[in-house]
Amino acid sequence: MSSIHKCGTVALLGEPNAGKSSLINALVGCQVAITAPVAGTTRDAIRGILNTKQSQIIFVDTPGMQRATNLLEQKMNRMISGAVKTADVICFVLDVNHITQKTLNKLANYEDFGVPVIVVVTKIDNTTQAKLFQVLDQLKKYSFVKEFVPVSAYKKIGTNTLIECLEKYLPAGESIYEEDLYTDTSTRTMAAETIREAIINQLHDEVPTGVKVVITKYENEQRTVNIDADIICDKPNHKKIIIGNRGNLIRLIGMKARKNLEKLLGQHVVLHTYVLVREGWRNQSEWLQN
Ligand SMILES: Nc1nc2c(ncn2[C@@H]2O[C@H](COP(=O)(O)OP(=O)(O)OP(=O)(O)O)[C@@H](O)[C@H]2O)c(=O)[nH]1
Ligand SMILES: [Mg+2]
Repeated sequence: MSSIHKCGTVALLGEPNAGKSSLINALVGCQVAITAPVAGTTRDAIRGILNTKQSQIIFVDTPGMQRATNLLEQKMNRMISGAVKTADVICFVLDVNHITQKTLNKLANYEDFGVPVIVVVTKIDNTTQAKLFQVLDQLKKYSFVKEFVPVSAYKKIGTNTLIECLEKYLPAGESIYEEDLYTDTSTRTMAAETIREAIINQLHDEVPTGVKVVITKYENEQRTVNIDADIICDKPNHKKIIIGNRGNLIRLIGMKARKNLEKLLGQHVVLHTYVLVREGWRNQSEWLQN
């Protein structure tokens, strides 16, 4: 490794549910992005910053690539385009068990993009060696790809190799962010995301994709943070589902969210949640602003 300091931006792209957010968390070493077993979890471009001895790598997690069916998804696609435009390196993330021709066509779009493309084959803890070799063999024909790196975000296999590999392609430069900063997302936004994560992980099907969380109060009081959050849902029956029988589910969501918020903030948290219905908010521009 050369002694020249490197600094640059790496966009993590891929299909919904490919494992991009889990990967950024594993690379940065702490949770900057929420993760869930359903597609469409990430809605914004989220930066995670890693400082090594010889570099500062600014990873940008993006929403999964999909055809937009509403204004929210159009905004998500704009997030992807924005991240790609400013990237020094593109990291295309593939789930080793879900590689389709459609996905590979999306990868092929970056052939003449003008920045180095690295393919990360993730979730290798969840496959056989034979399957991984077969996948790597299948990928060989994409010769514009600079490197293929197998990883497991869960087991942190291959993550150091990936970091070293990315450093080769980053431009020389001084760090942009302070060394102790691991993300530029505000704690208020991270709190909203933590609550949304608790909702997604308790509810599957279509309910979570229509949920938005808005922090309406965030007050620091010595060792306690008082947080009020509105949980906006898309349909009246979704509100009923989120609240659950006699409020069982919203209580459970609140408990899980509070525990994770306390971990995130390192403080005692008092959390109040309110569930509201705003039908069709995903197609109303005023609801799509941060
Ligand atoms: N076994 C295994 N599962 C993983 C790994 N990385 C992610 N997953 C799982 O894959 C699912 C999707 O992970 P995410 O990191 O949320 O995927 P994403 O690409 O950010 O998804 P979107 O934000 O919806 O585009 C979750 O259930 C994760 O727990 C891994 O290394 N191994
Ligand atoms: Mg994600």
